[in-house]
Amino acid sequence: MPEIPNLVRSFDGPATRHLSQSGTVQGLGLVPGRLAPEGLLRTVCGYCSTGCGLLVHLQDGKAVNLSPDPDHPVNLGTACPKGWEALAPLASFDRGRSPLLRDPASGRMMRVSWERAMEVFVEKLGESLSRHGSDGAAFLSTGQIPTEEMLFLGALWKFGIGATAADSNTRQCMATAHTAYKESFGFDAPPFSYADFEESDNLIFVGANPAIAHPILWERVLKNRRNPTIVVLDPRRTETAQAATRHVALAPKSDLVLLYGLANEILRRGWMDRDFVAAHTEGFDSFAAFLEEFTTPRALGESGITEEEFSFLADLFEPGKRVGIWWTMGVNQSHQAVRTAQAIVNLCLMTGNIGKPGTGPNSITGQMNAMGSRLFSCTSSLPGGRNWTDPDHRREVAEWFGIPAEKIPDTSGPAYDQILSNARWGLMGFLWVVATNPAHSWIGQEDFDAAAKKTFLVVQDLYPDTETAVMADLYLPSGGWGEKDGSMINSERRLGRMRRAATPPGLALSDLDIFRLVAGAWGVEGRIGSWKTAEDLFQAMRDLSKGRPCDISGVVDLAALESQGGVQWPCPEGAYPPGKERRLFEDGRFFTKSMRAKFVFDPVRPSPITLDANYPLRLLTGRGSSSQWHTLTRTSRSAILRSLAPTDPLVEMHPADATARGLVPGEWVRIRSCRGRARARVVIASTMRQGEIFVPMHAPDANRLTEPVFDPHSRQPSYKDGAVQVERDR
Ligand SMILES: Nc1nc2c(c(=O)[nH]1)N[C@H]1C(S)=C(S)[C@@H](COP(=O)(O)OP(=O)(O)OC[C@H]3O[C@@H](n4cnc5c(=O)[nH]c(N)nc54)[C@H](O)[C@@H]3O)O[C@H]1N2
Ligand SMILES: Nc1nc2c(c(=O)[nH]1)N[C@H]1C(S)=C(S)[C@@H](COP(=O)(O)OP(=O)(O)OC[C@H]3O[C@@H](n4cnc5c(=O)[nH]c(N)nc54)[C@H](O)[C@@H]3O)O[C@H]1N2
Ligand code: SF4
Ligand SMILES: [Mo]
Repeated sequence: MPEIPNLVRSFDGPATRHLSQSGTVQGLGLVPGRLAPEGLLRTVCGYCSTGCGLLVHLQDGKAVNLSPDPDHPVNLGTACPKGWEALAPLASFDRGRSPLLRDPASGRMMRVSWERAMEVFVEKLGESLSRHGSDGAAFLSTGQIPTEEMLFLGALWKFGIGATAADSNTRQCMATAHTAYKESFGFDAPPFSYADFEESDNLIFVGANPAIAHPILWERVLKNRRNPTIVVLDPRRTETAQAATRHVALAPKSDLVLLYGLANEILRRGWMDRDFVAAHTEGFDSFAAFLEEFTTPRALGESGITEEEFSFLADLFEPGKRVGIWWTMGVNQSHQAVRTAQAIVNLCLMTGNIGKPGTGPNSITGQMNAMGSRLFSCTSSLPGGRNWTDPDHRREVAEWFGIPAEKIPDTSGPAYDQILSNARWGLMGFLWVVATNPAHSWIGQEDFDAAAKKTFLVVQDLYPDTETAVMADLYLPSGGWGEKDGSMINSERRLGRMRRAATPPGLALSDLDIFRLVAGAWGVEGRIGSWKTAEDLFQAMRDLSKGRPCDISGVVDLAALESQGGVQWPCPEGAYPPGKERRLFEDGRFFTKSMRAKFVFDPVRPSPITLDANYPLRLLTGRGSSSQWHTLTRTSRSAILRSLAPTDPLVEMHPADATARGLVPGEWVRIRSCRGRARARVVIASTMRQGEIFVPMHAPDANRLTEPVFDPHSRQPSYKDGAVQVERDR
């Protein structure tokens, strides 16, 4: 794909320009943004949740270069390859420049005006809702747009239009951490500050590969001056495991039994913090009784680790040591994911490793703004992290929006997999996909394809050629990171400001402007109909967060975020001096009614996916390299990032498994599961355990192999599990 070397785009074309080009929709009066003509524009990276500060260099009103922000408290002048190359995906020649509508006669996508696009959108949406009821249309959105846009989309859909089905790719990513924290702490509240990486004596990473997936966070770990012990629990000897003090290669999906076994051992050693448990938690006695069956031999037998490794792990919790346990997708994506995350929470609670420097049960977020989605997108929660099931919460939100409380449903509605199965069974006729690419990333890929084919599919994306966009009936071209204003919330709960440095190409509009068009076309009035700018939405977020654990009313406007290098929530008015970092629960008070944290646990269940003679290998999937992002729509548009990543899809396997199949390095193989097939080139890797293979998720057919298994509480897909065979590709 040819490359445009630098982003050269004029600043003199505010959003209204597009409208005059389309010639028809000026009446909606989109508001032009103001852009600085010269100098450095301070913004936050739009890929991972580390939230690095970046400076866009402007010359003659054009974004000509980018460098990491030396003054940003998160990254202090560093960035990973994706951050350095953040402008390249915007400059790509093949951006979507016009709405496209599928012509029923030829089946081809034809350019249409925004007015025509909105006419069709509203007609098809209306038809589907009147035919199937309020669940008859759904949106699937993202953790990769500013929070302001998330709030607009969710409020428009649920309170303006009255549709009830909506979810986001954060279901694939953070639903487990969200549910686990909510049940244990009473609110979805990752307790840490990045400073905690530098304050621990012992850091344990469970199912997390930050050296690849959060490279600048990993840099923070390396800044720890306490000579910490760093342990990685992962079936694979990952880049992080290789750099750590110790790698413990446990069997896939054995985390829960191992963590319960460790809790039991800590209890046996008398190492728990009885005062903390008595003062600030509930449910410990039944947890302690439950742990009895998790003997050391059982933990060893099921996790496959040695007695020495087990006692090394237990030693880490010696009283007086500051222990931080960090987890990511190796935990969140499993058939018993929520309970596994809570087993980590329980270990920290029982040893008092919470609310103090260097401690905490700490979930690292995935996408740059998955936290914004969790708190404000009206999917899993009502705005401000409120609960759909709570009548007081519904009333508060209804009052703010000026709508009757009965208009707010008392459930979050169907989850992602339920939406797709509704579509498949003909119970839904309209699907709007915003800033996600499920035709590649959804588990058991064919399920998405089958569902999408049964609906009128609208895809809103930077590019018209993603695996999902090529299936669309209507394509809406959007601006991306760098072309929009707003804020995002990183892993340590820090709100950062994203700034517009360029204008979307052709007729493309920011997602916010597209939502405004939809609101106008549907005839939504009141608060939602009056929203015009990111600042309007930010003020709504401030109001809606007041008095909630995620209170941000102390941040007066978007500009205030920028001047401080971002602000962590909570930030109620007058509560914290600017720039002060903070961890939660320093006072031992949690967000439950009793203000105590809960021990939550369940019996261990085996994975529903079993190996057999046809499918004898266990499939693991995940991130392949620091220069590849998910389905590659953005990162493949940078020549530099392409040159840093493998060109072909890969499969990593243990030397003995390769030898048994007569495979040589680099050879093409076929991977089969009971669901489908994929092709890849063999990497023979002693970093793998025998009997397991690893397929980076970036390969377009990785999810042809995965099976639709979900955690029952979070309904997050179990992407890191599967039964497969590998054969020479004949
Ligand atoms: N370069 C890059 N960075 C990214 C992303 C990207 O696409 N590219 N995506 C971002 C997003 S959205 C996310 S969610 C994060 C993901 O960040 P991570 O979760 O760190 O990355 P993964 O590779 O998905 O999974 C982590 C590890 O889980 C291990 N694992 C698999 N099964 C098990 C198990 O049963 N137990 C344990 N303990 N470990 C297991 C895998 O071997 C893998 O090494 O990365 C973010 N950062
Ligand atoms: N097998 C396997 N599958 C996985 C995973 C795994 O570990 N293994 N991980 C899962 C996880 S954790 C995640 S988060 C998902 C990610 O899965 P996806 O969300 O499907 O992946 P992305 O490639 O990030 O897709 C984002 C899309 O939004 C577009 N886009 C980017 N910015 C904007 C914007 O501002 N506006 C609009 N309208 N569009 C924009 C991009 O071009 C791209 O098409 O994948 C999941 N799938
Ligand atoms: S570590 Fe994450 S936030 Fe920082 S530059 Fe890389 S992708 Fe962006
Ligand atoms: Mo994710």
